[in-house]
Amino acid sequence: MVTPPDTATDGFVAALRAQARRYHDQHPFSRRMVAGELGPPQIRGWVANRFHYQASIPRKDAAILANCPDRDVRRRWIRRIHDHDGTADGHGGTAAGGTEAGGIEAWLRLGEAVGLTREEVEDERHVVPGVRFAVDAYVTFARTRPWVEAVASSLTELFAPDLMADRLAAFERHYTWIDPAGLAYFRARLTQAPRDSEHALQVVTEHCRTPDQQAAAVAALSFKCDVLWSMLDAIDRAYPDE
Ligand code: AHQ
Repeated sequence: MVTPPDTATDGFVAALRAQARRYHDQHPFSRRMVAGELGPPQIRGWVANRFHYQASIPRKDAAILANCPDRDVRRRWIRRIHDHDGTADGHGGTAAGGTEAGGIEAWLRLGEAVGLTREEVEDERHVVPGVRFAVDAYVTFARTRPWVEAVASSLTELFAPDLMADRLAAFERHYTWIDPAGLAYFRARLTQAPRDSEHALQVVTEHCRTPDQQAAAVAALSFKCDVLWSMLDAIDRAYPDE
């Protein structure tokens, strides 16, 4: 028997995907980055500030695990922590950068590739208040909202692969002063983001069945778009064109 179209779910997924128009690939800072118009100080400022986001992702995901009662969801969600933190024994996880060192380590290597020291990235001396507040709002959202809403907020990753590809091409073409080895992080996201968003979309469509639940999931994704947008607002203001 042919499964009848689930129009409610199709409309729900369409509403989630419509948030793409608010994704930070549309932000002026992101557009100037992809166009090759940013100078080294702006690239370095962006890498140093985004470290706070990258370093916060595992704690965001751990908050979702802590709130999630579903073992099957947790078994897959925990991979995100290994992707970012790496694995202590250096085995298992397909951590960013193709190594078990994890995405946070890969981001520190990106920092070195753009001319920052590991120390000044890790101690977050360059992180501006607007970035800190936006990232911390995301972690607090994951800690305090129903776990399915926190899962829905990660669905910005539906829109990430195209941006990662554009960014990689831009870095390789326009920012040749950056050691290409430092771009391993973005290459890893090309496969991790679609894998993650496919799981998150499956979870959200299975658990959000009522109009109120679906509206809350769309609102969570809209909130996350604001988190990413606010980060670039703060970075753009802190590192203006020279
Ligand atoms: O590097 C990124 C990353 O590890 C994650 C985790 C995920 C989440 O759980 O919210 N979102 C995300 C994103 C990463 N990179 C951003 C970028 O533009 O480099 C994109 C961002 C996202 O789309 O949410």
